[in-house]
Amino acid sequence: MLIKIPKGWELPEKEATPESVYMNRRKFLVSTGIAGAYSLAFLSGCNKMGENGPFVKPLSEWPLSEEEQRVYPPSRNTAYKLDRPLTDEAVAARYNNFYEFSTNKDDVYKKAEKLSARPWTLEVTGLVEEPKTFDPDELLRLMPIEERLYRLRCVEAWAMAVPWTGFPLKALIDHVRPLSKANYIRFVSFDLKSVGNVLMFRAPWPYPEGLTLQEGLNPLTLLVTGIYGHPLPNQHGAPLRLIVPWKYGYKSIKSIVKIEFTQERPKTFWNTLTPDEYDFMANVNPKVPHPRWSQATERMIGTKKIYRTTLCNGYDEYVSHLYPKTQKG
Ligand SMILES: Nc1nc2c(c(=O)[nH]1)N[C@H]1C(S)=C(S)[C@@H](COP(=O)(O)O)O[C@H]1N2
Ligand SMILES: [Mo]
Repeated sequence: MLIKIPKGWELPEKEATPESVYMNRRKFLVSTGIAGAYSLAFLSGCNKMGENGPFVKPLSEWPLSEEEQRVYPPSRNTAYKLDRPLTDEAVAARYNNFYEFSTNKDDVYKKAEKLSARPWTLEVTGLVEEPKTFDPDELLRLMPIEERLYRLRCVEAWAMAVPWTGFPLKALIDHVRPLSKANYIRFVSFDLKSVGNVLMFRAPWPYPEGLTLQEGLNPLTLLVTGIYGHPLPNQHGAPLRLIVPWKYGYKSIKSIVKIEFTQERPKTFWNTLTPDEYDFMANVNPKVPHPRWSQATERMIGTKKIYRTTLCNGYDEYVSHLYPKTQKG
């Protein structure tokens, strides 16, 4: 059974990270011995690459495939507006949740260098008429790629505002044509063993997430291939991740290898570990506090500016029809 965090236990400081504190308490993740030597080598290389380091490369420094050359820089769909400044790229690139690599947000960008995002295959399977396996370039060729500015709200009460490049998941759903029995979509990340990380705890690895089919068909739901006008760096979930901007960040699963259409609601990572703290639905809601902290406000990473959190992260008008009973009033 999972050990419960004692009642009344509080975060030592505002920057503390509930998900990772939880993970550390359980002594969850161990990397191989190679990792330490690797990061030292990385750090010395870092100095030579300028103050931003290799984690913030402009488009001109990316080795682009032919399809990527066609797509980037992406054209922006201006229908999606922000109510606040964009988060600084270097800040977003060094503050990441990616538990396959680290429980510390500030070293994910280094540890995720181990992931090799190309070649990559995405299997789309389950209750569909045309199951199919794609490589990232095929998706860039077949899908309507655009850039959108979205807010992202983590359940830990930090937030960011970034330009994503990608396409509506609906375009892929239409391509494979779900059967009428399909009610849910299950997403799965890569296998940890493939990057040499070892697990010593029970968790539903590889990281799974899920949406209802209707949520997946919503025009806001994006499959993302890039950020800040270039392909995704590993720490943001290369080569392909989900972004569901009206839900807490843990739904926005990174580095997806499989998308499966199912009849039953799939098991998901955080909901399986701690169901009373992280629900399957995970719609952003300032009025429903997390058992250990308020969700009324959010802190922008970088500027530390505090904003009031809004229902469905400000995307209520696009999605409220999906939740007629729970979200009204
Ligand atoms: N595979 C995988 N996807 C994941 C996570 C993870 O640990 N593993 N963390 C989630 C959480 S909690 C958040 S807030 C976002 C963070 O995305 P970012 O690091 O690109 O900002 O990724 C989500 N996707
Ligand atoms: Mo998160």
